[in-house]
Amino acid sequence: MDRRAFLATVGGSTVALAGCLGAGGPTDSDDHDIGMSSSAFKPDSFAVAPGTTVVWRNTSSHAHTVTAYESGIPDEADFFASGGFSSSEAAREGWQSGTQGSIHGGETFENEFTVPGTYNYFCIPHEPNGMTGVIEVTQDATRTPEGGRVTVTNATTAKNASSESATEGDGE
Ligand SMILES: [Cu+2]
Repeated sequence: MDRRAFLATVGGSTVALAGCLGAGGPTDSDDHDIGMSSSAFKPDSFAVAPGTTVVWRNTSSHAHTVTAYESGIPDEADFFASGGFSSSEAAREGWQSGTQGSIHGGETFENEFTVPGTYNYFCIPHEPNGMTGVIEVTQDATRTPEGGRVTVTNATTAKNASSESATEGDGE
């Protein structure tokens, strides 16, 4: 309940539209770009245009982190990590000393990507299980700041699907 309200705020302009459809179910991804299962980012590879804010959501019941690899992001880019740490090392220490920076089930984390390039990140507790991800920031990405949250499905607006004049009859 509170969580929904919070996510609605984070989700931005497209949430209201998505909400109308109603039939989404527990795995609807309209309020985030990248989910987190018990030990994986889903998807683990994601592309956005510069200036896009990416939203992660913990879609599992396990606590996770989103932590950048300092050496795995563009030189000019800002480091990012849940918990607000300024380095991978600090994030690891924070996690060791009381699971700081953890993203609990249902919670979100977001980061704006402005510098083009490749960003590698990981989840501290599940790094040994291969819980890592990559964000590609490129002009070629379909997900743009202006475009909002793009759900890549084939659910194109079916407004003109019901053309009444489909069967014109056999003429005169
Ligand atoms: Cu994890």
